[in-house]
Amino acid sequence: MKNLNMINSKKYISIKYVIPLLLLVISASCSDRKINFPKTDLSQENLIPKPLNIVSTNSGFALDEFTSIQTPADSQEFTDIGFFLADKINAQTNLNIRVNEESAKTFICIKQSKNKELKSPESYELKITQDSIILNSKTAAGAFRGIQTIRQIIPQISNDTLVKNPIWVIPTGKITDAPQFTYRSSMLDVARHFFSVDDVKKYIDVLSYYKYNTLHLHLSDDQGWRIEIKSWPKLTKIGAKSEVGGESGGFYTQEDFTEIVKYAAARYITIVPEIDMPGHTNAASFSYPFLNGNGKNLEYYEGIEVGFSTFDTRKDSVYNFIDDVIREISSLTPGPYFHIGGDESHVTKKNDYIYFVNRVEKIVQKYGKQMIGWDEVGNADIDTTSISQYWSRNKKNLATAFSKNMKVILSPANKAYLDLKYDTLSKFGLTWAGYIPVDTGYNWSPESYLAKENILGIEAPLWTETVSNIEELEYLAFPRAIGYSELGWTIKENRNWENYKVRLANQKPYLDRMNIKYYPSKLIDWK
Ligand code: TNX
Repeated sequence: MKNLNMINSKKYISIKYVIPLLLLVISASCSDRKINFPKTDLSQENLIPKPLNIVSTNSGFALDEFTSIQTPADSQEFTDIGFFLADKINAQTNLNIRVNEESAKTFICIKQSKNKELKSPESYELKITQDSIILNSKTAAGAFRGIQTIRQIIPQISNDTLVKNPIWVIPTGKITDAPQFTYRSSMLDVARHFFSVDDVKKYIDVLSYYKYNTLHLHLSDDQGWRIEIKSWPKLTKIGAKSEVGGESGGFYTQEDFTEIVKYAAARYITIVPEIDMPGHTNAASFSYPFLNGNGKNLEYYEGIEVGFSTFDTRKDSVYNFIDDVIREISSLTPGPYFHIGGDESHVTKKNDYIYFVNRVEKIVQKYGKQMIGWDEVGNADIDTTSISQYWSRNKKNLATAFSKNMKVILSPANKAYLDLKYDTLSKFGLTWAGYIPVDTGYNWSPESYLAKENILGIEAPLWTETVSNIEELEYLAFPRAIGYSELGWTIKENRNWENYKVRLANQKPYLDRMNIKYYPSKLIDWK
């Protein structure tokens, strides 16, 4: 890495920075043209999620055509992150920032640091002076979170009106940051309605900008089976052909799924696959009728009722099938988790349900994964390494998970469900657990449900009974998913609705640039 002290960039910056400012001030007095004065208070930036600690030094770093990104020569991962940042900056600013360009005059340095203060794997520190931006992190994941902060503090427009070489002034200071929870997730239900690989990638792009680290894919339900299983081809030949409302369905080939996993991994997002069972299994049983345990004849299901299907939990052949499914999906998924669903098995007898979850948990472990299940799974004789996802608002299930020393992912339906309507005017969404306006979605504390050490994190699920294309999906997800990023990352003391809603209003340029069809809630004074 180039020694920054060798470069006399301070002198260079001060001239380059002061001259255009002076010119702007002069021209401001001569005309009523709107002048874009640089903001120099780092603590007033519209960062979401809000960082742990920000100290402003009230000056400016000039990002311009003479800036380069430097990365450690010995790390491909850090270097890839440098290129990722360069691409994003160039797309926004039209600059041609390069990586590891020795002849540049100012630098954004991404460094791997052994600093003990960087405690958690995703923590990072950002030091911005007039001469340089230095991003320190222990891991590549931390560096990736840190570059999202850099992206968010680049102003929308440059201070350039009168000079040839535009500059984007970034406020100076220091940010020290770390997430409060290790699991910060959203879920997409691609079973009720299918969403393409490109739709999923677009969703991942936005999640990663707000420092999410997990995307849970609900890959099977009564209405459809969405992932190719080579040893059981009828799952997709038959089970993938339906969806809610009788539309065409669809599925991911194993290559498609691998493409999603890789795309997410490049953004330090883990994919959690879910095969929901023993209930929510009509599509699987319709494909292979020996799986069926509800004693009824099967057909495609395109409605939105729940709780009528079940696997036959007492047949060994059912577990051979499940073994193949978990083996194939686990081999495509590098992440540590496999989600077995386990919710709303209303027609499975209690003993059968417990027997089923006990047996499937062992299969998940055999393939080296940690099991996650919706909160009902806590009623089985579950291992403390398995994880309960709290959704049902049945506090007994939360207490059971706690008594079994399981870690919990919080998704309380009346607070964190992205598929519930915002209000009575909402075009899409359900209402079974009430409405979730943007402020209700933000104004709750995961920490009030359980002791912090028992919480793995939070997840905002997006069930898709009422939405069938990406625009409709975005209407439900945004802006609420942005608020959940802050609940997962930012400590309680740093969260505040009045302050958040201003920062959220300022996300409009980013959302517009990404062509996100968000719900323009009246609670927010969109900028
Ligand atoms: C409950 S949440 C379900 C889903 C529905 C959702 C609709 C959960 C584990 N099960 O099957 O899609 O409500 O909001």
